[in-house]
Amino acid sequence: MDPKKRSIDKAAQEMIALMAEKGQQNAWDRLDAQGAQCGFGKQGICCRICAMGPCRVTKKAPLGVCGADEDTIVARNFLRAVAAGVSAHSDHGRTVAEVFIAGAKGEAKDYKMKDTTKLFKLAEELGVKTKDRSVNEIGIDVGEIALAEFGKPVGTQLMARRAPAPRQEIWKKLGVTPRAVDREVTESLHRSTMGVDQNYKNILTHASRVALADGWGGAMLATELQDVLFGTPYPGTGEVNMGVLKKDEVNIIVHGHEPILSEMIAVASQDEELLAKAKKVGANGITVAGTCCTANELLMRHGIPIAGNFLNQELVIATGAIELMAVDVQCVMQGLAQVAKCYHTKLVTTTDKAQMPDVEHVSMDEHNALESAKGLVTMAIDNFKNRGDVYIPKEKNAAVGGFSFESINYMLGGRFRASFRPLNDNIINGRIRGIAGIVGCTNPKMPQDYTHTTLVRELIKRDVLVLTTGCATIACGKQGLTNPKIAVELAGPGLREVCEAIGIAPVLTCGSCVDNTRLLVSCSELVREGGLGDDISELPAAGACLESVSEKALAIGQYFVASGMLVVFAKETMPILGSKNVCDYLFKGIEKDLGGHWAIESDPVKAAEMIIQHIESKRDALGINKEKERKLYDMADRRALTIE
Ligand code: BF8
Ligand code: SF4
Repeated sequence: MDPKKRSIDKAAQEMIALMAEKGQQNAWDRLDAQGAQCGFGKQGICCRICAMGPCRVTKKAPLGVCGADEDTIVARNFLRAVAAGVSAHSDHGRTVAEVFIAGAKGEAKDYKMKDTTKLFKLAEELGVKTKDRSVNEIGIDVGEIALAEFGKPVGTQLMARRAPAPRQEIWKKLGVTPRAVDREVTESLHRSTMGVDQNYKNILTHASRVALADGWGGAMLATELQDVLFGTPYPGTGEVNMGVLKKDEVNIIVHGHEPILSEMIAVASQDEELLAKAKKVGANGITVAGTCCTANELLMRHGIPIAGNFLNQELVIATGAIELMAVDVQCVMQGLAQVAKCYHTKLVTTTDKAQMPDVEHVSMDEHNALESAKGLVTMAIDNFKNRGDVYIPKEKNAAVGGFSFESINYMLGGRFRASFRPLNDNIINGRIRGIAGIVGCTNPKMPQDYTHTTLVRELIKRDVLVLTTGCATIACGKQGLTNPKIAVELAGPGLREVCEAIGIAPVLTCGSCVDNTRLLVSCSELVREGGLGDDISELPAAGACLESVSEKALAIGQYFVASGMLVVFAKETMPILGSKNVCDYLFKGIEKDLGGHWAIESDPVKAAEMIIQHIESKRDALGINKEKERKLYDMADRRALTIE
């Protein structure tokens, strides 16, 4: 198979060719080996929920043994996938909350309340008293309230109060305001067991509720607490792609999702003693780089380089330059173990709930986190001498990361009048047509990074400001799209003017997949700032993920839909096509209930067109598309946008 058909990333193409030469397998090869994939599974019409099955819906046998039809089976499978995605993000959030409390109590001494401004804001929001109290006392209370959100017996998610009031009303009326995360996930599994919920619409309504428990609950708490612990991101430059690895240094890859470990490895890699030890074994230093969402977390906060996204994880090891890859949870391919065996790379699992056969497990001790991290860095240094041939592709690009809600607010309005007003004004006057969230994974069924970057190019060309997260943001980074110098040239005239005046790229790197909640908060703020309607569903905005892999992506898609947005996925990744009724509801009917809906489109150019039409129809409805004389920026406008 031609590497160019597998990825548009030149570094990936080189490594795919190199692995093929050496007879080593990666995800693309395993996809080929799978042959034609199961048509029932693709359409969501295979049920293996009980032992009377597995049942498949066919023309000849349209009902499962229990009598379930395709609508029930597809809706149940969809609900289970969304619930699994929610549980992944939310379990991450819960771990952060536990470490947060341990840090505030002084039981995990290496974790401190770093961003106290954000802590105080959160405290106020959660009703925690701050007067005459120490930072740690406040931290304990905030952490305990956050932890309770996962399993509290009564009440609804506190973060859901951040949504505009009309949105909260819509949820209340439909009965989908999310309760405790655990409860919504448990109820999802209960409803979808054999012989329980058999009304596809009722099942799909619960899919909205469980997804909202993620977006406005577990994942949002993960982001908020991580910002307090590790610092709220502000824009800074980093580098993206395999060219960030250094031939003459000890290279460590942190891979996975929770910054609990990777933050400490980053600190340990700066330790004087360990740097001296690295020198002793003949290395000129220690490079830490990330893959997947852990990479985004580190780039956002510290400018630590990114080696690649989901499909790069195996390729990175094949450079022969990686002394150690430390993984925690989520999106860690089991195939890594095989690739690592071909090289000197030590692959180490660090989370007790995520282990791999034949892979060394070093349990991360949060109470002694820096020591645990130093142990891993030492392991990497000791492994430097075992290196064989090394081939590191040159490819890398500068990327600006760090667009949190707070930093966007600051960039737009300045320190003394931080505000979304300039963004609202520029959407209203039409320089910016609208906003798109381009998020999610890289799937070997599509050429890696192609759909994300093509979609992004089309959108910015037509004056749509793009916010990116997850593997999509890494895809954009690799192609230079998050580098203002390159990307501004590709933007339409209106968007370009605004970007140049503010000093941002037209594509903003907003972080990892849990950080999609930053997009929800930003949408709420656009509404609150005024002039763009009363609810998120009125905004000229949409989301897309055309290379989706994980159940987490379905959870994210569903919470954006349930928050009032259009969400576009590729046909190949939407396992609902076996039920016309489920499709009709998720693609159309749900809009009446929740204001948002799903759409499918695999071609990124057509998806861009779909998003732009949606944005323009929202602008028409808001009445902001009336012909106005186009006004170029004058000095007064520019001054108004300059950061003080
Ligand atoms: O949580 S984008 S492949 S790495 S699931 Fe995974 Fe998808 Fe990448 Fe991050 Ni998100
Ligand atoms: Fe078959 Fe019904 Fe059992 Fe599913 S729940 S496996 S459709 S009998």
